[in-house]
Amino acid sequence: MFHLRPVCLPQVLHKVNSATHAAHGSCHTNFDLLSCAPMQAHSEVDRPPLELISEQTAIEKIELRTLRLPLNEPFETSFGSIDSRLIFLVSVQADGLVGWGEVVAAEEPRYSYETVGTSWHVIRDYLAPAMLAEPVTSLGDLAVRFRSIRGHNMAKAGLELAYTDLLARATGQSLSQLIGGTREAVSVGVSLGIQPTLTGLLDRIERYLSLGYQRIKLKIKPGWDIEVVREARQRYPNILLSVDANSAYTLADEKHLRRLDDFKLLMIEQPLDHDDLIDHAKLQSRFTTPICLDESITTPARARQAIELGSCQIINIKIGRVGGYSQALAIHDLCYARNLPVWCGGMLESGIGRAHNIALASLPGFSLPGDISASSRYFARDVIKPEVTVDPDGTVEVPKGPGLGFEIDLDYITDATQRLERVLATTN
Ligand code: OSB
Ligand code: MG
Repeated sequence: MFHLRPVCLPQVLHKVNSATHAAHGSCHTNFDLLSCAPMQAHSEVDRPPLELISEQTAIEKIELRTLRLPLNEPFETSFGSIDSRLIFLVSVQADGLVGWGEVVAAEEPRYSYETVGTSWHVIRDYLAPAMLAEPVTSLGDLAVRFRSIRGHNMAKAGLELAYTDLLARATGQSLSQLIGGTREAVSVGVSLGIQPTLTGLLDRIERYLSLGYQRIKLKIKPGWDIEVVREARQRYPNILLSVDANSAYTLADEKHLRRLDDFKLLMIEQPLDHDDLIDHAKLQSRFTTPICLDESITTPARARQAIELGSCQIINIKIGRVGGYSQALAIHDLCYARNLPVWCGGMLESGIGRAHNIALASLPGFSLPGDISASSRYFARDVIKPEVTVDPDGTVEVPKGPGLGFEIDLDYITDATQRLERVLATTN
């Protein structure tokens, strides 16, 4: 049975520098956007996320499944190219309700050491049994149970997302409401992979700008960086432009990277090693462009250390990379209190992971456009109805319906499922 406590919404409403006004050609430069943030630190977000309680949620069944969704076009980063996504969905069932989550791990251990294979193993053999062992009393309870399993954040996040969706549905709230979101629409950008030709890239920039996307992020690597950014900036002097290196450089490239300082980039994401904080701090101290960390921020403690060391000025929060809502909320609150802008990263998710990202991005500290693009930017057909769409002002509406706020296209999911496994609670 679900026994519910009233939910407190945050009383601190951050006046957002929502970037909405800074889309093409407006008076804002990229640097202005960052300095728009109020100078004094925010008071803490008045939200008790881990107290959002269903006193006894006895999960009866957990289902793991994978399905392959072809990408509309290949996506190339400094660590390789893919042309489809093996989507890993998890659902949890209790009292006739089902909550859905997504494990964002890729097939190969390149962005992260986790893969679909490792996360399947860790969920089936460790996390699901821990979740089923006794009724779950809160997100915090789940996080504590998962803490004894080291790492494997994407696996943990998949189950946390599913549980949070279940909780939201059970309490008749949207996910955004449940976690203390304050926005009705979130600002979005697009992440453009490395292209075979510069013309191909410029065409895509034009296309996404004309669709309203508020920020263009270019994937870079040695050999596809300075000249590409120069061309893009020359053609679009006022857009919010950023780059993401996915760890393709080292401190030895400092002089080379500093050439990027000429282009008024909103940020450079993860230039150095995937788990580094120290060298990023060194680079940031000699570099005007704000560094944003993605791969390096795996826990709230790492976020605090990065801020204290000066390793970055911006953090990309991905629910999967940090291990679920419990951790993502903690990082959000920490950055919000210290006035460090955050934005919601993406992992080429299906609509289920994307719906969770939309809810996360509705929190007050998410003051920069996220990598949350329309379903059609990735796939011919998504697993939710309606699909995610981007409005002409470059925002995605935050749904108000219960849970994810989108209908799960179960027929399509069932047809496309390649592998399915159920883990049941043992009834004594
Ligand atoms: O580094 O942000 C990244 C996709 C897969 C793995 C890592 C990253 C990305 C993206 C795509 O940049 C963001 C999206 O989902 O659109
Ligand atoms: Mg990144």
